[in-house]
Amino acid sequence: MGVRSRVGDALDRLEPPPRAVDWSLFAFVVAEAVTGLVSFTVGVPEGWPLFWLHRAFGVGIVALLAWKLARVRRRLTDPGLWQRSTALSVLTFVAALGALATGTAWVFGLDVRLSSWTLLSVHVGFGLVLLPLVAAHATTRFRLPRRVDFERRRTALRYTALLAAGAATYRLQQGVNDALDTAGSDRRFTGSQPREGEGNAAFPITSWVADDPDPIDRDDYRLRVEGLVAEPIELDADELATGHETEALLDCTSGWYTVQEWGGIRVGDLLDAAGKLDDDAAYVRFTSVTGYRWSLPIEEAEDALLATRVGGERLSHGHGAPARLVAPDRRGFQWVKWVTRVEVRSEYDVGQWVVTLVSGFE
Ligand SMILES: Nc1nc2c(c(=O)[nH]1)N[C@H]1C(S)=C(S)[C@@H](COP(=O)(O)O)O[C@H]1N2
Ligand SMILES: [Mo]
Repeated sequence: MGVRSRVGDALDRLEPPPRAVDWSLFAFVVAEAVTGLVSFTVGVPEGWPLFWLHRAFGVGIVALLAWKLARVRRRLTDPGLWQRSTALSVLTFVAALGALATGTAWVFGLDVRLSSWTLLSVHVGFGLVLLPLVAAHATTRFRLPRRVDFERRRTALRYTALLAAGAATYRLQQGVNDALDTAGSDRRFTGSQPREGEGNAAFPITSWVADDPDPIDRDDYRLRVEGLVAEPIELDADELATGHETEALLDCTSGWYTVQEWGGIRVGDLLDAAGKLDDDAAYVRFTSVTGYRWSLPIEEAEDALLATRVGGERLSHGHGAPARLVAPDRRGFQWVKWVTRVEVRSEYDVGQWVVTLVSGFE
């Protein structure tokens, strides 16, 4: 028996009943959205399984989509069979194809950029469009899943095999990257690719759409340290340049990372200057002149840095001058730029999740 037919046989054996394929597609897309979005908050290597799951589900979707297309092909190619919902189906298919194609190309290290958009950002865009489309598509052809479609043992086996095949495919793909030495071979567990060099020019300036303040006049700049501290203080830019240095890796969710030597003041020293902390102190919130903000648990915050320098140079405006947060092990979006306020608080700040997305809009 040829290799082709053997792979074909294996796929046939894995193929779930039609209704199960439909529901699985829906479930896999939801799983992709969840693993994808949550992965954006992961900056430590222990989080690697999440990234593998995302890849395995992705390969799983390729298989499910192939089964589904084989089944519904005629409904799409025969105009006599078109219905009103066909347009939605096609749109959903195109979005799925877009997400899969950009995801795959990204994994292979392809690095096309539309201004500050990397291929990964386009992938996220397709994913966010796909989610409501799949939901709408599912409701137009809504059929409740039946018991027989998900007969337990077979189902568990099938899906385990499907995900394992997905992970294996990704592993194989890494081998291809290494062999061909593509840009995909040189990446972190997050999938991010390196930006080499030192200082401001070595890595991109990444801000959300509207978060684009005017340059801050260094002489007028003041940093306020307040909240649950004994003596709130204000410091100017020179007072922040204590000469403290630390090497830290900035990993942006648009798919790049850079290792830089950052200089400035340890947040722990900053807090010491503001006197004794209240007993309720639990978080430190860093707020930008634009309103963008993020909080860190107090112990983590003490070891973080408010940086005024990078790679031996004074921080440029685009990178957050006069001072930006350097939060090792956190993803880039948490490294607040243009920090003007440091606040010790007792509570976790849920609002930061929304504010970071909309800050800068009037
Ligand atoms: N105030 C503010 N801080 C911000 C951002 C922003 O849009 N506004 N973008 C974040 C994101 S998504 C990343 S990856 C890093 C990028 O830092 P850089 O522009 O110095 O490369 O800054 C973070 N800090
Ligand atoms: Mo980012």
